[in-house]
Amino acid sequence: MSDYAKPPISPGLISLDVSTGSLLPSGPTLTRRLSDLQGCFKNMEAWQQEVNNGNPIVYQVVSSVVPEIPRELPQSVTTIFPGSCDGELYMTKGHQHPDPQGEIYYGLAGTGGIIMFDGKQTSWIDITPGKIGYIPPGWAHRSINTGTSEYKFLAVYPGSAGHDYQWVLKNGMGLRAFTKNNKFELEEFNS
Ligand code: S6P
Ligand code: ZN
Repeated sequence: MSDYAKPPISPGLISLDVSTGSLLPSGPTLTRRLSDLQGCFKNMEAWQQEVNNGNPIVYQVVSSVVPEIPRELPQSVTTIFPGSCDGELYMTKGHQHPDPQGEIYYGLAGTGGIIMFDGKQTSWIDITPGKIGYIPPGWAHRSINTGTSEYKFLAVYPGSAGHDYQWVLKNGMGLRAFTKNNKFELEEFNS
């Protein structure tokens, strides 16, 4: 398995293959199956059924060799596969940065978006290839594939940011994204 580079890191070039979502050189790859998204989907019975019935891969995250440590600037490419669970579109787990730092997402392929939530206000941003979504400090963020092909984006974030997944399980995300009768719909998180 590929691993992170050890500091001090030399200046370097990273090749991004948009068609595969791969990086060269690359660090670790994370694969999240439906079972890893416990507590994320509204219909928990449907989620459990689909976990028991094949437990599909929902998304993969390929990291660059730049490690998640203070003062470094890591990058990763996330690929969310198309799909839904009782109409709720495939998504990432979503997290807050325990060290409240901003982040950018750059659309590479497919169609998707970001739900953001600061505990009070919610926001939705459409992401398509060539668009940059800005996540300000203090806003939890979750990505959604709104289309029928793989949705890919590049994330660039401060190495000290970290990932707090419990915050989202406790506070929700303000909004949920569905496909209903082939139409995209956003709903209140607890509706
Ligand atoms: C890291 C950045 C992304 C996500 C990735 C998976 O700060 O926001 O690389 O980690 O899209 O999402 P999640 O919510 O499972 O970490
Ligand atoms: Zn993040």
